[in-house]
Amino acid sequence: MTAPEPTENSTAQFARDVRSGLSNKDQKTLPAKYFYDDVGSALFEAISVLPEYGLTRADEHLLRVHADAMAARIPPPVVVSELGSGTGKKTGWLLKTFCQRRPTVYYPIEISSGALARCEADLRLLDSISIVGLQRDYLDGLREVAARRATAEHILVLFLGSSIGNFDRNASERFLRRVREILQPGDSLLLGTDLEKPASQLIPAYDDPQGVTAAFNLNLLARINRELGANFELKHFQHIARFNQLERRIEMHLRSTIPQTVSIPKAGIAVTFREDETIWTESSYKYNLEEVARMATQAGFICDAQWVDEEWTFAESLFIVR
Ligand code: AVJ
Repeated sequence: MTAPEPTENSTAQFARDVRSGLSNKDQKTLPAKYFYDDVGSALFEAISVLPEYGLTRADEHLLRVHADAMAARIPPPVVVSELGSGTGKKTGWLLKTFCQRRPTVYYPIEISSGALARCEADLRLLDSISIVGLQRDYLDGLREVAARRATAEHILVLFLGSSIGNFDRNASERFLRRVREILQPGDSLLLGTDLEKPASQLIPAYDDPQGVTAAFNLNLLARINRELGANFELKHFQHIARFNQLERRIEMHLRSTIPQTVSIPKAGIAVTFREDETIWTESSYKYNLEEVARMATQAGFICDAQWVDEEWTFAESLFIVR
């Protein structure tokens, strides 16, 4: 299935975000959420199978190996809702366990209709599942799930793959608190977080020798060319991945290799770059187990259990609403 054309509304929002991020006087930025058009999503899927990038494999491995143990901590009846539509492969392990217990409703919440459709296609073959995709942003979608629940049902929210790592630490805590406010006692959240590891392991994961991550990063400029009529010359920008020790995050940037001016007609701007000036396109925060448990408490949950992959240190944490 092909994704629909971007709507007028979403293009206007994209134009506004590009204009504001690239008009920044000191550090130019672009929001990481715009990586995931059709090309970007395909490139991310390729990243997720690179030998250097263990994150997605660790996430899936934990869900596969511990699905029963996770489900055992959550008494039925449960409706499962995922922030982001995930892939059938990863979420399937968990859903299968719930569906073996009793018929289960699964609500993937996702802004991209293409991703929603793929998720539904992936998971359709599971027995006793009903999939209700919600094309909303996360919190609106979750409110809808809460409104639809039957009295006895508990909600299990999935936020996997260290997607939370794109938020800075304050924003992630605020986000978790908002999720908590929509939930009720007995509801739960399964949160995937990438853990701290040596820079020597992180850097190749975000700057792989085959250049897949570089292509993923540069696609953001290609997308601005396609959707906003801009004239970025991709050969004059270079992918950079740095580990910021102090903030404990990977930063991805696009470095202008020459002085240049780029016009972006549909954003109504022309942007001048100095040689070596960068656009900061993504942060990927790394955590330790204790701080994840602390985030749970601060957001009004109890951290009930954590599972860790030792090969690529990554954690699934089960938060339960107090
Ligand atoms: C999907 C946000 C978890 O931060 O590792 C992969 C995205 N960026 N390679 C991550 C990403 C560069 C990924 N997340």
